[in-house]
Amino acid sequence: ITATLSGATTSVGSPSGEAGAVPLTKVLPQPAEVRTTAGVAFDLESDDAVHATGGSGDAKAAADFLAGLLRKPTGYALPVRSLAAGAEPDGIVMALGGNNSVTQAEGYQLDVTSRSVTVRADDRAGLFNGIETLRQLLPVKVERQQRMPGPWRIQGGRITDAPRYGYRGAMLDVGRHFLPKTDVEKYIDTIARYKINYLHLHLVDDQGWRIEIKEWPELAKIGGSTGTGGLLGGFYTQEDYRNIVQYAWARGVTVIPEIEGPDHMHSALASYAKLTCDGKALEPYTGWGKSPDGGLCLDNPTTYEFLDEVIGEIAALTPGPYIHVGGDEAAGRSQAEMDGYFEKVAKLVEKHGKKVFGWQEAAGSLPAKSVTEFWVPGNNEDRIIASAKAGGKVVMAPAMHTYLDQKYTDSYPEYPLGQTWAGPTSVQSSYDWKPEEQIAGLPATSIAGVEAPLWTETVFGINQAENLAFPRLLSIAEIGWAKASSHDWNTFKPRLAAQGPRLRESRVNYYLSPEVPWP
Ligand code: TNX
Repeated sequence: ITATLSGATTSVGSPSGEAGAVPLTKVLPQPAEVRTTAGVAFDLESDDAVHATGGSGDAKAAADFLAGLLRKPTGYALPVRSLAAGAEPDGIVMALGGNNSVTQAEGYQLDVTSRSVTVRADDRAGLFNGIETLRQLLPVKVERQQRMPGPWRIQGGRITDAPRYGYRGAMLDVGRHFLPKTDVEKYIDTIARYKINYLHLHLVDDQGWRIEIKEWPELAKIGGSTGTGGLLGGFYTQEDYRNIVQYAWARGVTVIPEIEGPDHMHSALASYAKLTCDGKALEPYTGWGKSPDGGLCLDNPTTYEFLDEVIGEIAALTPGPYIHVGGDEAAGRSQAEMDGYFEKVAKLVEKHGKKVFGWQEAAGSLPAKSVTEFWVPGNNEDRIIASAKAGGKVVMAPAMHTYLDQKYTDSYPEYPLGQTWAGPTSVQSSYDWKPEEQIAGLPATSIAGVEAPLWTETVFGINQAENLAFPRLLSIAEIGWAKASSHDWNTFKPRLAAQGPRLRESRVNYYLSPEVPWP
């Protein structure tokens, strides 16, 4: 980090200089390169516009998104205009493609002078990432949903940034307890701010089936009717799901739907008698642990018709590249059963035009180029390594650091929510781990990124979900994005603390952990 006076591109400067502006170093996740132009700041004013240039509509979409964020708190009109190539920028500019030094996927360059704020990127994701950085450089009051007085000052300088990993995920388990669409959207709002780019939706589990399937209507009707402990059932209509996918996409987040199997499928077996081995439907399951009866009947041909049609409908509703096919906790299944099941399921996923994602237990049973998700040490690691060497990728979600359903501390009542089997997981513990040190012998180049799952057996509603997820999900976002060389709890802590007031303004019910020096 260098403060460069010589970098000042103009002597005009903001009349009151940079006083009160957020330092460029206060961004989370930490950008790759930050250069501050001392004495220079940009003040957003009522007659400014947001300009879009380049690309086929994506620059305009990014400009619309940014203007939409800024209009309420500033009260400014902020019209979106297209900027002719080569025109002198004035105000805010979203520039896609060409003439920039950012070539890495999802990267961006942010330039702030006294006259303009310019986000340059080579892809749509880069523009959205630049916007989320810019948002954190504006005063906290930018998160208010009502008009606030200016100034809207941004520190002068340049940020050049790109992610360490292409996969930065958050998982929501809506199977154990249902979360309504608007709550999922609120969760998306928050994760997108920290450059999380995948939302893995765990749509199905023993206790609940949460997505309407037109060919199999009883899945939602019966399977969706209940939840863990008998509470919080519900399901998304296909229209709801489409809205969620669209809402996420508009914020730079890709949805990955998960259809579990061969276990954790009690809700399907309770919905259709023809899916079970003996032709009798199960009673719905509302227990807390894994259902002992939730395994699909692998010798029943109906099982594969069912999967074909379910995966077909989900694939048609999902523009993202992946379908997650589960595979976790299949204890008691032989390797031959796992191989046979996943060979068939993978063919179905591919037939419907998608790529396969699965939990680590499915590694080796899935096609070589699949993505597998690591969550527990010592399980199937040889096969994870072998498939990685054959071109597979691994997402790191080690339970003891990334499982957001684990308590922050086991001293009750200091922290009443959550489970303890993989924790407790303090904020520091959510940050203090390295993706490349999880599986000995795994080539670092096969790590696609990181994910923080939120399982919901113990979670009732968005307020509890947010309390468990935040601030720990910000640790995972930082690990997924920032350079490994910048990893340092002591410099991370104050940047994390600075997000507290922003989360509060956005009505996010984060946990006021005593480990973090909140302002
Ligand atoms: C293990 S992690 C599970 C989930 C539970 C979670 C509770 C994984 C792939 N399976 O089914 O919800 O523990 O913490």
